[in-house]
Amino acid sequence: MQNKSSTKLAALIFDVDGTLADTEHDAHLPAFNLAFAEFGLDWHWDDALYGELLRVTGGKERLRHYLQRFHPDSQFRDDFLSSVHQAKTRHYNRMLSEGKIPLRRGVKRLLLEARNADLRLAIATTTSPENVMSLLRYSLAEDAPTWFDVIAAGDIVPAKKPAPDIYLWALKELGLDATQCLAFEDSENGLKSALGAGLRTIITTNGYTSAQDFSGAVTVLSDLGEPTDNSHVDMTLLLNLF
Ligand code: XBP
Ligand code: MG
Repeated sequence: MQNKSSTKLAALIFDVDGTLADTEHDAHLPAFNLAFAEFGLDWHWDDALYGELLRVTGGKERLRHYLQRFHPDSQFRDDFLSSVHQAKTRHYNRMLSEGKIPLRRGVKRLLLEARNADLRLAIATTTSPENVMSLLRYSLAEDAPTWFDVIAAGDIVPAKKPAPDIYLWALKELGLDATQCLAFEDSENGLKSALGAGLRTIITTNGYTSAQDFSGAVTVLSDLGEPTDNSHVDMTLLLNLF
């Protein structure tokens, strides 16, 4: 761990996909494939391809990038891609509502500890507000959306991660300086975004991101851990960073 500062920690800002839960692998990817089948498209994204496509943040942007790269002669218009993406969002939200997408190890515990310590919570994500609400409600707690003072999501800013805009928007809404906050991310694009906003950032990697470059992160972990593990991230550790 590095980067001790003299300012008191006031808020934790969490990325969503890949950080709170393995939603990319467990839900976004299968939802994309279900949407393709629904529209009679013979596209199928496997895990390896999806890992590459994740370099492009945002589902609509990812879809457009896939077409340009793999079907450059296709004549699909933006409104068609929009319909496919809406179908994907529908499948995604249904999967979450079935309660089958668990949070990553240590996430719920750390959120509860942060609330007990009167830290403020926020979200900064590329995915849509609708998708965030589903994950919070169905995988965390029915009232979990109210745990977060700010939910910065989706198209609220024009430039998605790795641009810093979504974190800057969240900080403005929180009314806090970056030096008072800590970000949690899982990807290089997410880290760039948080660092660009001046935030210290803890990384928990996943299968898609473990080989990425996390230079500049406070620390890089496999997950937040639980007290029964060899090590885990808790409030004492976080407060000691500040
Ligand atoms: C990750 C993303 C998201 C999801 C898809 O966002 O790039 O776009 O893959 O969501 P983050 P949408 O890790 O910043 O949460 O299809 O709703 O865009
Ligand atoms: Mg992420």
